[in-house]
Amino acid sequence: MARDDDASLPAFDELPARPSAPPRSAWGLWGDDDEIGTLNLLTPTRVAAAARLARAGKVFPLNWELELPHPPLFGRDVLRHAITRRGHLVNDDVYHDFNTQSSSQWDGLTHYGNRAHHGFYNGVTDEQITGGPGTRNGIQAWARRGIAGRGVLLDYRRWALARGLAYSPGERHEITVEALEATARAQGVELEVGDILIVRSGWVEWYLGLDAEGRASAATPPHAAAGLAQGDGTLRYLWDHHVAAVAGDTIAFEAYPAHPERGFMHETLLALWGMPIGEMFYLEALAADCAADGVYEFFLTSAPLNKLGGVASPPNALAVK
Ligand code: UVW
Repeated sequence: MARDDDASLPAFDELPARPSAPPRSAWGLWGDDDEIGTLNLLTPTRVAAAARLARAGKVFPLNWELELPHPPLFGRDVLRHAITRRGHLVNDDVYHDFNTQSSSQWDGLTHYGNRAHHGFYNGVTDEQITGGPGTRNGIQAWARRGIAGRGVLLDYRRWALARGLAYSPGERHEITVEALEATARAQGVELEVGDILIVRSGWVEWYLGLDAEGRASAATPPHAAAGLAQGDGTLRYLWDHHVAAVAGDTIAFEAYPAHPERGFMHETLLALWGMPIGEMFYLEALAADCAADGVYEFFLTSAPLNKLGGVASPPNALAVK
């Protein structure tokens, strides 16, 4: 169900959308069987308006190399690629051990459930995630719809460095709502309903500066990285702006590890709201261009893998200015 009717969207403090649903959840807002969550905000009107942001014909692919980071974090598989010689001047190729979250990724709606409320988005249970026919909340639901809308980059890293705020993106560092708002003001951009919010923390740039030993160390637990501060302030900011999806260049979008008392926001964004979380997006070329021309909004498209029951996917995202 696509609605262009912003007035009907509950505010954060009015959640849950359905009285019998878990607190703060949007379960039922777009129908009890909905599997695309906040992507419902990408209405035809918004997509058409976003497409008009492609003015200069500049295209920025946001997938990082599939081989990076190497080694992958969180013990994920190293992709092995084999070219199969099928005959004279004819090849196929096969990807082995392809963990969709080893490199740039959308976290799909079966990646994290909400452990306090015992469910995935819209109350889907572990048992309903079969990966076969009838499987619920798989990445195919996003793939068959497609993701397109207005992307907005908040280049927190540039904003912070310009103000002498030194931090290592490879250590836990909280990006606060106040800092996001100040970054947006400094960039002269405002969030609109249905935006795809992209935050640059500097993690990919930091990672690319590491030698092999540093990369091995980054992949060795305990992991740590910059990201959005956990807590009600951030949740309210994201929900009340009614963003359709969030993404960034860091390993978990939110600061990692999660704050011990304020919890892990994946369990709210994915499981209670159905909001895609993008991680390890390659933002360097886009960010440099935005800094050069002062334009931080663009048309963003993404075509996740059309895999029945898939948990996650490379974003296959393009930002077009
Ligand atoms: C974490 O859960 C920390 O990250 P990801 O979303 O990649 O699994």
